[in-house]
Amino acid sequence: MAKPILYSFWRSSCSWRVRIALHLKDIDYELRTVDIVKKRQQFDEEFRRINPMQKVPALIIDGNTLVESMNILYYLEETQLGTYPLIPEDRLLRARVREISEMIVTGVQPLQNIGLKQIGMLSDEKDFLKFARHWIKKGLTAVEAHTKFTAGDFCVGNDITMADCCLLPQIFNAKKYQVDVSEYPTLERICSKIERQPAFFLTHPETQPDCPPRA
Ligand SMILES: N[C@@H](CCC(=O)N[C@@H](CS)C(=O)NCC(=O)O)C(=O)O
Repeated sequence: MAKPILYSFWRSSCSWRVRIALHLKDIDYELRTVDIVKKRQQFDEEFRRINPMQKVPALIIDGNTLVESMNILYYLEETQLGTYPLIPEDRLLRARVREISEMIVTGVQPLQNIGLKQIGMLSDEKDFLKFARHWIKKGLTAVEAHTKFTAGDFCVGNDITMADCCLLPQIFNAKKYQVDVSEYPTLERICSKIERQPAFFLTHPETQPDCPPRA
């Protein structure tokens, strides 16, 4: 079986979700970096053929190209369940995992990354930051309220799940946008545990080969 190929950008939270899941499921892969900021390689014809949405991540696995990070996580879950389950068996807990994941992947990430600059709106950096921070704070406030009831060591109970694969990358983004994450004590506590797990720290954006050296 050929090694899966992951198209990723170091600080893309969606790419990081997939790197974490691949690590948790012990799947070795080849990394191909796509510079979505300076070189704008997501718009190259070659990459458009891989992902018509012109976004990372994309994963070539089992001879097929998969896009959309959550779709990739579900595929890995359905085909590699035995290695490390990302979703618990209990039906209500499964719903909780999906719920928290959704809050982040549809309620926060797309809004903070929305291409308003690309279409000439909110071109002022200050206005854009205000917009992004508003949605990050609103989303994290909801995730904080929810995890107060669902969390053990991690977002749902005491096992790492798909929700944790979404949470840490989102908190990384929140810090990039200078959101004070101490306003979310449950999330901070969970993240301090997640960060110590190899699948998370070994796939951290700053460990990636395309991460620029620190000034
Ligand atoms: N729903 C997609 C979102 C992917 C996404 O927004 N990727 C960002 C990086 S996190 C990207 O490639 N942005 C480049 C662009 O929008 O031009 C997923 O979960 O994979």
